[in-house]
Amino acid sequence: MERTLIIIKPDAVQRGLTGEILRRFEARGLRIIGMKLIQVSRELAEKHYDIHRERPFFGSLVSYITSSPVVVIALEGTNAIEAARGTIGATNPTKAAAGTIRGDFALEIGRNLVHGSDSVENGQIEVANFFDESELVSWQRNTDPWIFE
Ligand code: IDP
Ligand code: MG
Repeated sequence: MERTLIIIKPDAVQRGLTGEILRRFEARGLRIIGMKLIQVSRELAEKHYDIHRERPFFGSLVSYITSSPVVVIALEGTNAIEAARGTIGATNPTKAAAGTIRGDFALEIGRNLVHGSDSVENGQIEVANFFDESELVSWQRNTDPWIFE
């Protein structure tokens, strides 16, 4: 089963959109296997966004993600990576389709509310960066057979 790391970013938590965003992933059928409210350290932020280290926006990106608490969620499901990114919408909210989280609730790329892993490999790595194995729950929902064929 694929795993993806979702981060409900500081702007979304501050704006009271945590429940609305979580609701959309739950409604999609993805299974929550870990969830917590944390203050991201500078060290963890730089590790998480290491691929963007040379980009001009790296400094502001690290400031943004460490500026206020975030909710991190580990999700599991069939095609979890692609499904979650579809629910999130394009990186630039102005270009994100209506009906996506970013398309419905955001306007600017530096305030785009939510992170989702971009590959199967990164999903595994990012979940492990944010959660100890002991914080993840392996479980079955009674609805799983109605969602996973
Ligand atoms: P993603 O979050 O849709 O996967 P990435 O390209 O991985 O997008 O970029 C990571 C994050 O960096 C974005 O979600 C956004 O917050 C920020 N970001 C990306 N490109 C820009 C930019 O051109 N200016 C400012 N921030 C950016
Ligand atoms: Mg990305």
